[in-house]
Amino acid sequence: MATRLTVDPVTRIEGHLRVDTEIDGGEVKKAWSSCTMWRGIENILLGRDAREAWLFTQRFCGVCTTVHAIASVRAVEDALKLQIPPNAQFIRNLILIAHGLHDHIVHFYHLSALDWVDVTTIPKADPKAAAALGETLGNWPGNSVKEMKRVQDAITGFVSRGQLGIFANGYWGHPAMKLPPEVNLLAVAHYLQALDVQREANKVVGILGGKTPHIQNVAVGGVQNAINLDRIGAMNMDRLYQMKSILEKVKTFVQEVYFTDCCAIAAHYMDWFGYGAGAQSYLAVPDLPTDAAATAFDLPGGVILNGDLAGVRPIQSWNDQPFRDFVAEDTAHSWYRGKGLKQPWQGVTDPTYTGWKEDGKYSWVKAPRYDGQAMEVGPLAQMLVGYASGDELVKKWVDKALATVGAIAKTKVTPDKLMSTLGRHAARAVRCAILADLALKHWELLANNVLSGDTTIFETPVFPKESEGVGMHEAPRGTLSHWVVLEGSKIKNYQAVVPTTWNASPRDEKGQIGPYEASLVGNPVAVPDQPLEVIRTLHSFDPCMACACHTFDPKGNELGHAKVLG
Ligand code: NFE
Ligand code: MG
Repeated sequence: MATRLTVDPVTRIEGHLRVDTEIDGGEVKKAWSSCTMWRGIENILLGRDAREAWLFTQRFCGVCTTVHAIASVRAVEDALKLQIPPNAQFIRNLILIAHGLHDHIVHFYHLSALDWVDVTTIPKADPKAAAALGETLGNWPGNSVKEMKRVQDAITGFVSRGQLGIFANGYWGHPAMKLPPEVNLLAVAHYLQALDVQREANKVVGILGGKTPHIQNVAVGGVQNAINLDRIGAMNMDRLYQMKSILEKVKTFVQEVYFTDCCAIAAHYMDWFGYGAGAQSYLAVPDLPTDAAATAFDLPGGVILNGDLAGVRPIQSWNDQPFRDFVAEDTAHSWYRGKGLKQPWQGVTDPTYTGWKEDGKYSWVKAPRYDGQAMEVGPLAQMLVGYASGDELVKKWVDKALATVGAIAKTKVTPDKLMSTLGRHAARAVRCAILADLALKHWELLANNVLSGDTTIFETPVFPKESEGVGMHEAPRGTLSHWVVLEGSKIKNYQAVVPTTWNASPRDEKGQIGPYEASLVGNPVAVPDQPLEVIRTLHSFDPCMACACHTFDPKGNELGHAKVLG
C-alpha cells in the first residue's frame, strides 16, 4: 500500500525546501517539490536605477552572492550593448572561479558527504590503512598516519561521550551506509581540512570583491578595482601574487583530494549510478569569456534533450537566439497569479498564497521551461554538454573521473552513468577540478594584460530611451539568467530565472514534473522514517531555495513534519 512521506525542512541546503513523496514497494513513486518562503526582491527593483540593481539582486542569496551581482550587470550591459574592458572581464572571471571553488568544496564535504560517510564507524578504522589509501588516491600532505590518528582520536572521543557536536543528527548506522571505516576516516579528515581550504578560496573573492559574501567591486560597465602596480592600496603585483599562491594551494586540494575522494566514495556505491536520473534534459550557458567582447568561452554551454547526448546543441555565445526565445516561466502550480508560459521580459511576480495542494498550487518556485521542457541545470548539465560537444578540458577530467571510479570498483563506467544521483556529485567534482585549472589561466590573462600597461577598468554606460537585456552566468548550481527591461536607466521589469528555480520546479500547466520530482521517482527508501536516500538525491543537486524564489512567507507558515539532518 502506498504511504506518504513529507520531508520538511530538508536541511544542509540553503533556504526552505519541503518535499512530499508517495512511497510504494520500498521506492518513491511520485514527488512534489515545494519552496516554503517568499521575498519578492524582483518587485523591489521596479522603478530603480539599473546601475544599482546588482547591489539588490546579490541579496537573493547569502551562498551564491557574487553570481547575482555579475548576472545583473551583464543583463544591463547586454541591454546597452556595452563592452567592458578586458581587465574587468578577467577580474569578474577570477571572482566567479574563486567563488565556485569555495562553493563546490563546501557542498561536497559540508553539505552532502555525510549522506554517504558514517562518522560513527571511525573508532573501528585502521589509521595506517586510511593514510595508505589517501596516499594512493592523491598527493596531499594532510594524509599522514599522524593526521588520521589525530582525527580518529577526536572523533572517538565524541562518539564515546555520545556528543557528536557538528556531526550530531546524521543517519548513523543506516543500512544504506556502506563505506569501510578507513574511507569514512579519510573523508572526515578531509571534511575538517576542507573548512580551511574553502576559506582560502573565498579569500580571493574578498581580495577582489572588497568583502564576501556580497562583493562591492562591480559596476555596470566594468569593475571598481583600481589598478596601479606602484601603489599599495591598488591592485598591484603583491596582490596579484597573493591570489596566485592561494589559487595554487586550492588547486592541489581540489584535484588531489576532493576529486579523488568523490571518485573513491562513488566506487563503493555503484548502485547509485542507477538512481536519480531525473529530467534527462540539460541546459548550460557558456561562461568565463576569454576576451573583452565575450566571443570565446572556457566553460561550455548547450542543450541536451531527453538524454540524447549525440544530439547536443552547443550554445556558443550569450547572443544565442533560441535561449532568448525559449526560456519562459509558468505559474500553474506556483503561488503566483497569471496564466501560461511567460518569457521573462514579459514575466510578472504577483504572489497569492493558497495553501499546499497536490493537484493545485504547492510552491513559491515558478516552473521555468526551455521550449516547453523542464530542464536540469548545474555541473552535471554543463559537463554533459561539454562532453557531448567535445570540449577538451571537460573530456579530460570526465574520462579521468570515470576511469578512477572504474579502477576502484573494478568495472567499466560509461558516460551515460553520469545521469544519476552520483553522477551529479562526480560532475561537480570534475567541474571543480576544471575551475582549479582555469583559475591559473585567468589569473595569467589578467596579469599579462595588466603588465602590458592596460589599467582600464570601466566604460561609461549610455542609456537609450528603451532597451532590454539578459545577463547569463553559469553559477555553481547551474544556469542563471537575469532579464531586464529598461526605460532610460529606470527598471521597468526585472526577472531572475535561477538555477534552483529550474531544478526545484513544480509541475507546469501540462502536468510535467520538475527535475527534483523526476529524480526522486524510483529512488529506494529502506527505512521510511529515515529517508536518507531521498536526501541523497536532493542533495546531489545542491539546492538553494533562497535563490530559487528570491522570496519568505511573512506569516512564517509552519508546514513541517519529519525533521531531517537538523
Ligand atoms: Ni543561492 Fe544560486 C547558485 C544562483 S541558486 S545558490 O549557484 O544563481 O541555484
Ligand atoms: Mg524569478
